[in-house]
Amino acid sequence: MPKSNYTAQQIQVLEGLEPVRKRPGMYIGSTDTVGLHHCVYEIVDNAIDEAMGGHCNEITVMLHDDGAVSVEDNGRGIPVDMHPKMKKPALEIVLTTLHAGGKFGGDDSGYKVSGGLHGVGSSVVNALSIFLRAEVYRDGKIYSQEYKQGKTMTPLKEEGKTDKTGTKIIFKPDKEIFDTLVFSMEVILNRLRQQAYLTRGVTIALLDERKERPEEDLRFSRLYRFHFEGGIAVYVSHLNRSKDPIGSPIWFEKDTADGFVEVALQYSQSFQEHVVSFANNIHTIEGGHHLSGFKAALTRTINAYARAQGLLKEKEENLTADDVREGLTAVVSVRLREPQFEGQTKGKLGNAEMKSAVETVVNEKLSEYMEENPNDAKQIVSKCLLAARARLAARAARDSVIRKGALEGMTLPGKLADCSSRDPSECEIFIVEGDSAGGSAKQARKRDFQAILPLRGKILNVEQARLDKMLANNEIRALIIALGIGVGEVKDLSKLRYDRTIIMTDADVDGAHIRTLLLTFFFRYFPELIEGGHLYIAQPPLYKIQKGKDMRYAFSDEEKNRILEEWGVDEAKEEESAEEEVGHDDAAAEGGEEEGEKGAKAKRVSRVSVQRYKGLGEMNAEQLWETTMDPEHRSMLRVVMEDAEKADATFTTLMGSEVAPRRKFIQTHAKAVKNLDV
Ligand code: TTJ
Repeated sequence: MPKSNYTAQQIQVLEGLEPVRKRPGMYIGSTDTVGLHHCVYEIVDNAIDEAMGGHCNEITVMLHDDGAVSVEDNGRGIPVDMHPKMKKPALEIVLTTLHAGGKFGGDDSGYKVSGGLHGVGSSVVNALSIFLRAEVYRDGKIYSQEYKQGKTMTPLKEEGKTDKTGTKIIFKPDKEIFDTLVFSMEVILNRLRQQAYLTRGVTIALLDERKERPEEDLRFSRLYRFHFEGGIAVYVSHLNRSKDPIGSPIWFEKDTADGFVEVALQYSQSFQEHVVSFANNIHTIEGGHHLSGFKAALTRTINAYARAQGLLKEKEENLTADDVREGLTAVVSVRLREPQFEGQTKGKLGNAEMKSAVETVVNEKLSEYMEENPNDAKQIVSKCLLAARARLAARAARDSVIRKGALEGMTLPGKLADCSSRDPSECEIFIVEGDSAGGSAKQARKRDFQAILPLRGKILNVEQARLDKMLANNEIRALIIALGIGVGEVKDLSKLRYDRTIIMTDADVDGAHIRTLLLTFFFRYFPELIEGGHLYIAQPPLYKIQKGKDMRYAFSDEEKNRILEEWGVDEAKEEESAEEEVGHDDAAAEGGEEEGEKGAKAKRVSRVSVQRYKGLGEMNAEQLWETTMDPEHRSMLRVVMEDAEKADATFTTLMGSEVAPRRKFIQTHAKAVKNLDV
């Protein structure tokens, strides 16, 4: 028990902002680009709170040319009246006191966006800004106050009249604090779009006024306005945009004693499940009780309806939770007064009462919907029955495979060149395309800890195939057996035979295609391997550059150009296998002009040669080892699930059964993909 009489709250209120500047990571997670963007979210969240309370419907975010960001809403305006005890305007207390929330006047019983890294308070953003200006439009007047690094620089000023109401915060993140000050349109847009879906009817605009924009931002326009009258129902349509949906999105909401529940769902002909959940507008990545309630109600309601309509025969088993989620896209959003966020990433809703709250609402509203829309309801049930039948067929197929011992790891595939170590923590497996590259890799590897599995030809289209069909494919079965963990319901991660699975494909279009197929395969069937950081992509060099005895590898065009520049190259010779004209864009072209004709080039004695590797097979074993496979020198990309949602959309677009969106994707990315033959 604390000895003093202070309550925790009083202590917090008394605290200044120095600790925030001393240990910024404690308050915003990190000082990298993620932390920088958190500052924007933090300020926007305040405006969203005002919108959720029904007090504002317009929020404008601006990226200014000087590196500042402003966020303006048309709400009631933060109060500016004097706090009797602290003798400061309420506005100033909000912005200069740690953890002082928006509880002013006590009339605000709305659900605040808070928890996790959010809701740390706009004062934290103030502390981490070299400059912050607040403008409040209230009672027909404009008020303003300015701060620097969290310290008040000017008294509250009255700056004239206005007939609007609202709050505007302009802040410029402090370069002393952040590793980077570059805002990303993509990151901010994704966040604002998501918040707009979750806060039906509010308009959220983003205006980019920077003169110099980062390269990645040039593909975006300067102005976006998000306004979704349909809220999360439109969100569900958006998530299903490249799928083949069944009926229109089903949407319902209800205010309960435990909180507000809103759900939207829609089935599609796809086999994947995509359910996202939110609590107080915060994405609960790990789910929680609200999600459990949703799943329980979905299974119960669909089974009850299927039984009542005779779609499920008496002797047939109930549909399982997995059956009713195949091809389902749903958004579950709840708002509650005191959200508890748990779990490793604070992404799991811990309020147990939300299970029954969501369950009750979904039971009631979904059965109502199914009664009133029998056509849609029957299509949904058929889809679930299909999933159940496929599950039973897959189980039968799997049982027979297992009976034959194929998946037990007893019979490793013949083409696997396994490593000798039996300690998985030091073992790695290279998945290589084609037998010839497989041959080089087998020669190059260190056999004690490196295994090679060559896959022949194109593995099948993983999006369309079901598990039983996948298991019939030799290449896939070899891969699954080699990994050792089984698949589907019998997966056992503790049996993983290699700590690292490394996809090693050629640096050409075919290689890229096979890589996408493999990534899709792992994403669909072994997400645990990606989440656990076990999946990598090898990075073979693109060029070998040689000058006399000096030899360098380049892993990108920029690196190649840098090396050529470093070596003061004014001409270079093409190697037999090189497709690209070396020095095309720089010094060699000048040399060509001097000679007067192109043909003279090959005759010249070359000083520097550049070889472009099109395939792994063009490297000898030693080169492959030292550039790509040697743990001491190689670099690899670790595959992350970071944006599973985007990956899902990309995979579905590239691999799915719908032709139109796929073509569109390839056309709009034509530069990068060239003639991808899908
Ligand atoms: C608090 O209760 C009385 C009426 O005003 C409520 C309030 O604080 N509203 C409010 C805060 N609206 N907008 C904000 C806000 C907006 C931005 C962009 C930034 C911050 C820190 C607060």
